[in-house]
Amino acid sequence: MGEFFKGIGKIRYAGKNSTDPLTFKYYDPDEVIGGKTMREQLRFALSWWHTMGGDGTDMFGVGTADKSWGESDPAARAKAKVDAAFEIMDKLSIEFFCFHDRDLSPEYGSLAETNDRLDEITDYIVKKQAETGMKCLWGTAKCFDHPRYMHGAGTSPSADVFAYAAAQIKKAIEATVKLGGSGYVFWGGREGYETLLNTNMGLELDNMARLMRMAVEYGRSIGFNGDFYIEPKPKEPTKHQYDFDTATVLGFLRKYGLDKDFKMNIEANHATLAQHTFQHELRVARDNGFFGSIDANQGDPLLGWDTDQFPTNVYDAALCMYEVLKAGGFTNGGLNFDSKARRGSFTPEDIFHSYIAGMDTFALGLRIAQKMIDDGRIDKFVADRYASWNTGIGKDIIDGKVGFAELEKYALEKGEVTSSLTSGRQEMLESIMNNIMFSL
Ligand code: XLS
Ligand code: NI
Ligand code: NI
Repeated sequence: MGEFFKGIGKIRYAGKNSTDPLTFKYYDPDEVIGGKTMREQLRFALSWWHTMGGDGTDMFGVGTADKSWGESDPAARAKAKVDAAFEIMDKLSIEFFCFHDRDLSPEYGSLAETNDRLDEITDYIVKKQAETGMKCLWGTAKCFDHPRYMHGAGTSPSADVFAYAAAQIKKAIEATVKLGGSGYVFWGGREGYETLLNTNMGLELDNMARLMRMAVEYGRSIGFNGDFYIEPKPKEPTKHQYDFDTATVLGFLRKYGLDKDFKMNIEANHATLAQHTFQHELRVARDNGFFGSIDANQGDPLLGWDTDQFPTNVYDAALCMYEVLKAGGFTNGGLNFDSKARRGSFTPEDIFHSYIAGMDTFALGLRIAQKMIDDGRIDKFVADRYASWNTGIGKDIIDGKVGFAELEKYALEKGEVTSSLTSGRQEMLESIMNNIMFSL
């Protein structure tokens, strides 16, 4: 096994004054922030699909980056991908990876052969994991690219397709358990619809829940004790995806009694497609006890699709890490770079520049988020703004001591209440945020 990235050594932390592009300026893996090392707080993961397989192909042109890893035979390439992935992770100090079954090993003639070949690759990964200590953050099944899934997998009108998807997911969960993964993701690739004229939405959602229930039962039966995640996305590839956003998914999980086993995998670009901020999605998950993992990337405000860019927006990363810290940090989850270099960034070094950009952005985000908490001005402002709920009538409402009759009496006695309001001070808070960010 040769070296794929000759001339690129281990990327080291060189501090913010370094001008060497192949160094970390802000990510210092062993530095302690908020009681844990940055490595433990951030739990970075490589995405097997974008990094090892994505060659820049788009609907207007073929790939620009060579991701053949020197092999034309699919089985040899799958193995070479493992070597290259472990080299990238080692050189970037990334401890985790995430995969779809078909990113690791492609489909062959039959499901049985496909499964056998996947076993060979996962055997090889297990060996490499034992040598290096690299871990699997989560696995998933690619139940959206093959033509059989044109109308969905769990939500297909065909019961045969549902059965095929179940078989594929069973195997993907087994692979995840074998690789020691602490999560299993459902991203509803084609679980949605194009037109209600041909769709039985009620049955499709019931079936999706049936598939997830079976996944949980099977996963638990073979010793998977990590988290199942749903990754919300409002559209693309289907016009309307069922897992629209976190709030929609919460309603689904609760309706079908799946809320004990599932958490959210929040992707930044999916949040913006749903016309939410990244922080909004994280806050909804956190407030409901469903915060799990993150697909770190960013969209382009001028484009309306999932561009999956490497995240470089420090402001968003800071507000994200603020939510993560407030949620108590990651447990089974982490920051998976569901991100790809732009089509024009086609050289092998661009993989390293991209990850360094993303990792440094989240390292800055973590540093700023911890400063926001230590500084305390923003948290104090919010606490003070809601102080009327700590005593008097506010506390009585929360304690369930009063109802409409008592509140009417209170309001009649009190008279006009406009004077109880104070300014929201949005601009002052935004200015405080800038002050915290730029006084690092
Ligand atoms: C696509 C999704 C996908 C999931 C894994 O938009 O982000 O990459 O993360 O299936
Ligand atoms: Ni994703
Ligand atoms: Ni996505």
